Amino acid sequence: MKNQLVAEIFYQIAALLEILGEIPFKSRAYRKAAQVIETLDENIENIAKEDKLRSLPGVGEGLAKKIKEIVETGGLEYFEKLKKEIPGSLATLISIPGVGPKKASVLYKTLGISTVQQLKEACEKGKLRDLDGFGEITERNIIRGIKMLEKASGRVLLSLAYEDGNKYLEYLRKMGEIVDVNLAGSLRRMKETIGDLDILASSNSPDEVMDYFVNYSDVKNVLLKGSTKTSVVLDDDIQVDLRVVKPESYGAALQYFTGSKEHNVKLRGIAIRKGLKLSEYGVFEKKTDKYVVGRSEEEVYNALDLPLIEPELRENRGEIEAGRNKRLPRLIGYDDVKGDFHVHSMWSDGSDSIEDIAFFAKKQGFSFLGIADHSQSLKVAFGLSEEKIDEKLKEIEKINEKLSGFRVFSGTECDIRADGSLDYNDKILKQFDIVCAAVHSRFNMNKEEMTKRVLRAMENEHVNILAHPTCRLIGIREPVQLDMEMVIDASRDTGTFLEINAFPDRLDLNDILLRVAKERNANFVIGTDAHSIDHLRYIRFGIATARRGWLEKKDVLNTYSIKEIEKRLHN
Ligand code: DGT
Ligand code: CA
Ligand code: CA
Repeated sequence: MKNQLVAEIFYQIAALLEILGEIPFKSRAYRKAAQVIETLDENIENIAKEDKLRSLPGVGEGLAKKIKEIVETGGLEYFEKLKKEIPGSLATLISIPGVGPKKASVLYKTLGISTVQQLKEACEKGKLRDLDGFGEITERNIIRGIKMLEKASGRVLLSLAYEDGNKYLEYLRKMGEIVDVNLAGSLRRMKETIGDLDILASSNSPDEVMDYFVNYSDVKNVLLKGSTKTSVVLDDDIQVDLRVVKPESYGAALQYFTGSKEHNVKLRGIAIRKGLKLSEYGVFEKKTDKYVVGRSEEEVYNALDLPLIEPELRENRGEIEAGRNKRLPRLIGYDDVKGDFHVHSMWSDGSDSIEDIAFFAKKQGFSFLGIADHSQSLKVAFGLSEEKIDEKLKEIEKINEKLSGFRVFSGTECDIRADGSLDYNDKILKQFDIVCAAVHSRFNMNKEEMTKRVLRAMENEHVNILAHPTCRLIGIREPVQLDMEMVIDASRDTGTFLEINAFPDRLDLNDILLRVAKERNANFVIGTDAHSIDHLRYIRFGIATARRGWLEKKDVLNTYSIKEIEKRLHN
């Protein structure tokens, strides 16, 4: 049967036509015909022989002739001609995650890009973000797509693993034979990137659980299947390991497979010194091998004279000693945050109106929102010109009148110029409730210059927040050269809040810097950097990062009441 061949050629023609920018209905016609032929039960050769091709939906005279040619010769001259019009490498561009035919076409026509290497260079120079239908986020996604293609075994961002993991959990929770199930590994610790996904379940019928596990709809292939461990790969190429243990070992196994390895090694040492043995099956007496505990994690920690240590802290960075001395922080909770300080609206490069965002935020239980659109000189992000600010402020005022028990703070994400001055003058800055300042250009300045630049901005009395302080993009851009100790001390001394930017590829400040900053009494806020309503959910990754940085509720401005926030902003 040549049905698949015909469909394949038609699909490719559709993609090529799109790249060439042909009138859209033309490529659509090919794609539609391809779909019809692909799902046909009948042999296309027979239909051609009986001269009945035109009875197929979407097949007119032109397409019928082409189908006939493919059926008879195995190829199509028109297809060969099209391919010659387009550089062959352009077809590989389409295989990069984040680049479809439409984007490939724009890239080819406007920047002359036809190879992956050219695309990479253009991304690095920031040339894509100004193109129609592109933007900084698209650019980042494309860079990541290229990197994924380059080394297929990379780590993925926490947000992606988190979504996959929770969807999988939901599926597993429906299974009757599973007693308990939870995420484990680096995902449970909410690390910024994840190697593979670990899930732990307890059951007395492990084989049935494994059958159910591999039957999940997003499983692409099964790497290994046993009755204690099974590994699969999902459609998006993320690996998932499931371990199944008996209920009496569930706590010990959850502890073991949550890690980190370094944390576990230290715990095992403690167990040995107490004449105990710690494994994924439980805590045992060393001499007699007698089972002591293992049903819950708390029991396991308690058996080692420790309180339960939160997963986000388990990195062997002093948490075990702190636990022993009863000095563990009471971490900020995922429900403690009452709002978001860094949201973009349609006034700059966001895709939703302030009103829509505010209503949504209120509905999800927030009590405030800081709208921080880009400032004027950031043209790529449609920065807001001075003349339009009044209009925006009035709009916010109206929304605040409409929404009771909710506050929209007017704000800006004001660009810090190379010399440390700000993109709006003081008179304008004064009009906003909140000013975030941020570096968006000249990332390669030396440490001395960059530190001077950032400190000058922090010293401006109108600046409340330093947004994404290090400007790193995970897997894409290294942090800028910045004397972080000086920045942290400036936060303490000027009252400028350091942002924990929750956008999944930023997480900036990161856990390690947060820990240092907390010890030096800096001030913190969480902002999602949302560019759409959908991004508001990223707040969770900001909270997770705060928790990994040992921050408590009282350390983070987002946990306070509106009144208290106003007071602290103007202190
Ligand atoms: P990843 O996947 O690279 O993001 O990091 P993890 O922490 O999820 O590491 P993974 O998937 O290799 O193993 C999951 C957990 O299993 C790990 O956090 C701790 C535990 N584990 C794995 N190998 C060992 C080991 O050799 N010794 C100990 N004590 N624990 C281990
Ligand atoms: Ca893992
Ligand atoms: Ca694993």
